[in-house]
Amino acid sequence: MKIKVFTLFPEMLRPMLSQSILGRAIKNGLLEVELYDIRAYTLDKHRRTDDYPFGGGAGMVMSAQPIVDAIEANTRGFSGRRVYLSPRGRRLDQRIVEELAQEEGLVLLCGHYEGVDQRALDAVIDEELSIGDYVLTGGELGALVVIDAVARLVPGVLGSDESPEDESFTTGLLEYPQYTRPAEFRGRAVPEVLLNGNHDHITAWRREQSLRLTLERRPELLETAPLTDADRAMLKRLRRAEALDIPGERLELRLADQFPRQWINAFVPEASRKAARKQCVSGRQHVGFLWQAFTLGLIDGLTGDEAEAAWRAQPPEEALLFLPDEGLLYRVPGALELPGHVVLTDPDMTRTFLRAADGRRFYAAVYLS
Ligand code: 4GS
Repeated sequence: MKIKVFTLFPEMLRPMLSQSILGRAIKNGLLEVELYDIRAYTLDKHRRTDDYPFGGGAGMVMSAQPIVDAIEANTRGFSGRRVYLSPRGRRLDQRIVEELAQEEGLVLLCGHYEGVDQRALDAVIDEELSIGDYVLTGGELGALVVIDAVARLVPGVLGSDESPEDESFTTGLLEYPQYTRPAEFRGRAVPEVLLNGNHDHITAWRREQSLRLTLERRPELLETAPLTDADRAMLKRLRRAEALDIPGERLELRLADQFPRQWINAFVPEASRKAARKQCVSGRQHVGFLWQAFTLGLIDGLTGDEAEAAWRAQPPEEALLFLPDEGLLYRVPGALELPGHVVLTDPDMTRTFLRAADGRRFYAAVYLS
């Protein structure tokens, strides 16, 4: 990929192009970036490259002559889209970046001041692109953004361990959270699913996190993201959780990861104890990914009915309500009549566990119908 940049300030770009991944790509010849100083082409005797706007108004306008001459003199026989960076352009996104990466080369024109004489754009520019709805002092940062985003799609620019595949927008979804060592930082653990080496679980957990984040922050992306049936089922559950409209404060899910394992207890009715114990062991697989922090156990000597009766007789002031399927955590009044009824457990583990916030160690298994 060969990129020619036309600018009044080539020195603004050089540092970015000499470092890190871009620096390496250029050194290895995978990427060629040539910087052209527009001022070198002005025919003005004072070497001016801008002038007052016809019709009046604030600021200066870049003159057509140096731009057109600079681009014409250096792009003969060069095939590649010619782009002017401007807030007026089509807004850059990953789809456009992928398009640009298919080109043999690119010409990037950086404006400065109030803009560029329209006749220069008409003469030598194919397309205007904007890197976002805000105003910069010059197009150089825009050009660097284009170069950077395009370069990482050029084969070989990213090392084999820096795959472009998984990132936000390549999948059409926001990126899942990442962790590295140490496994615990300031009392906060890395989600256990990432530590135990089961790659199917890890893939599924990451997908779920991507869906959750996208639904929360950029729901409009879900309309165009390629989704599987499993994704749609997951989204349905996530949306259902929102619709439950639990009274109480929604806590950050990260808190769920902090629950010490020994907090976790559950009660189940006598009849389903055996089933529950079995499910709990395998529960990690299907219910999953949220079981990382929730190992289900039984309270010695209490039947489910007794534990439920105890809860009802003396509800704590506050409780944490965790919806494992939906992956949501709430602080709710302990006496809350929960949606659905307290039936403790059900065969396919669509349950919620309630912990007394006063430290009494039991959880109610609640079936949300
Ligand atoms: C952008 C932008 C930009 C506009 C350049 C005012 C100086 C400035 N370029 N995406 N004149 N946003 N350019 O703000 O590409």
